[in-house]
Amino acid sequence: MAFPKGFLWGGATAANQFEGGWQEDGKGPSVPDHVRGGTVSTPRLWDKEIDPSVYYPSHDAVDHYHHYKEDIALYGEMGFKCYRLSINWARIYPTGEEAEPNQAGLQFYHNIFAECHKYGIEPLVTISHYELPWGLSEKYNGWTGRECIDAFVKYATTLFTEYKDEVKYWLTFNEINCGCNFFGRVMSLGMLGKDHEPMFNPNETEEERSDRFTALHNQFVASAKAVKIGHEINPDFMIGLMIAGNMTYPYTCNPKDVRAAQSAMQMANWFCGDVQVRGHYPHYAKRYFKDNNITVRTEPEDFEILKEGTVDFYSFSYYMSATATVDPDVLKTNGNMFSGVGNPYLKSSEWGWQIDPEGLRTYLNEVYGRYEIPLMIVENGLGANDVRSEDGKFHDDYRINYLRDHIKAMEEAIEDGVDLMGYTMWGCTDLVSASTGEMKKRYGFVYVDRDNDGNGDFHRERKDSFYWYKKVIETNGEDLD
Ligand code: BGP
Repeated sequence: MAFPKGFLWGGATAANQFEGGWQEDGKGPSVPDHVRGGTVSTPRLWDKEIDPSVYYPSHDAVDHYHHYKEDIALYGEMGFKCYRLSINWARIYPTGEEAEPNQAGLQFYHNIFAECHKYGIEPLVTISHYELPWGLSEKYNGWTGRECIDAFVKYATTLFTEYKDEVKYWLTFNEINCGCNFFGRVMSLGMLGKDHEPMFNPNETEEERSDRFTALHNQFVASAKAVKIGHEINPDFMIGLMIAGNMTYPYTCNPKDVRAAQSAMQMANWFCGDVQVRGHYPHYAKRYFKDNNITVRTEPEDFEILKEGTVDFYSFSYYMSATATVDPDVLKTNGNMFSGVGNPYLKSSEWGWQIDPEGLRTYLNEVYGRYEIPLMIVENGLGANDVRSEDGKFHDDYRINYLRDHIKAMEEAIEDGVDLMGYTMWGCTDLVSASTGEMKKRYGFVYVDRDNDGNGDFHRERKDSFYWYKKVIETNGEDLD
């Protein structure tokens, strides 16, 4: 039996992609509420003023706000041991700076946790999943402002205190390493450029780049402070980091390609983990900052804080891998936020993400060898355009195949000696895509009736993968057929 007893099987969602109810019960607007829908080829734009004639996917999302009982009951039916969700910061502090939290917002998550516990499901909470109250973004240019550190610490302290007997597992920031690249500016760091600009805008000035790394530094400090306070509030808390797992191979065995891959792994993947697990900036960061004219604005006390607030476990998302080369002629491929070079040995999803289960085993071994702390895969899955079959059902065997191959890779890694705590598949109920804003890019075991333009009645249906995953959990990963 590869999977240990108590392995945390489950699924994952994020508030702004799932809940809707964007103005309900005192919630304030957050950054994603200002971002329009897009497609794989049409970038998502953000608007300073919400335009009532425009469709913003987060406003209703898939209406989990009014379907949470039904959704969690379906997770209970599949036998989930764990459900990863994020708390919507602007439900708790509508502008980020109120003196007191919004009671109705706090109550909503009490209700969610009560439903989870009813089915024996352990909640895993992401404190900030691509989400900042709009008020903080506008006032301070997002995380560029150190004010966000205090706002986050206050918010996290409220959650730790309020839910200290309901939640044990926490993550501070989702895919914090997305801040290492321009595409993380709006989404991860809440930094806004010009009105109506694309959310992923590669045209960054040197000054903006320094701001971006300063913003990321502020998140490091905020996370470390929260970890320390969390442990004081409840020493049993397990508080982790969350990285977009970015496996990059050398395109060829040319030593220059090997170095290109190493360098890509360092800044795009390892950097944030090194800071949050080890408590200090890694050696290669200094050279990277120098070569790229980056000045990170810090305070002397920050470095002590980073040392004191290291995380208890390492969690990550894993969807794909990329390669790196110095050959300018080799084409670029689409990536999960991190673009890289195409790998001729791999096939891609409909959205151009290269499918690589073997890479998951490699990545698990690499990370575990580097840090030797427990690991958890908190996102993995296949975004696909599910089409209803003639018999009226969703036969998503392609999704089952994808998940089976990745679970086999996990099994191998556990046999290799990796300490893996759990697996929460991404988007267990269909939800809005983060990168494209589409509904068409579906991940779920559960189908939701909603399309890219906002049509649909939100009813839920079980896909074939629903029954398959139920069996996987029942047999603790033994039966993957
Ligand atoms: C991760 C994000 C999630 C999620 C997932 C799938 O990067 O943490 O929020 O959306 O990727 O990405 P997408 O929705 O763009 O297909």
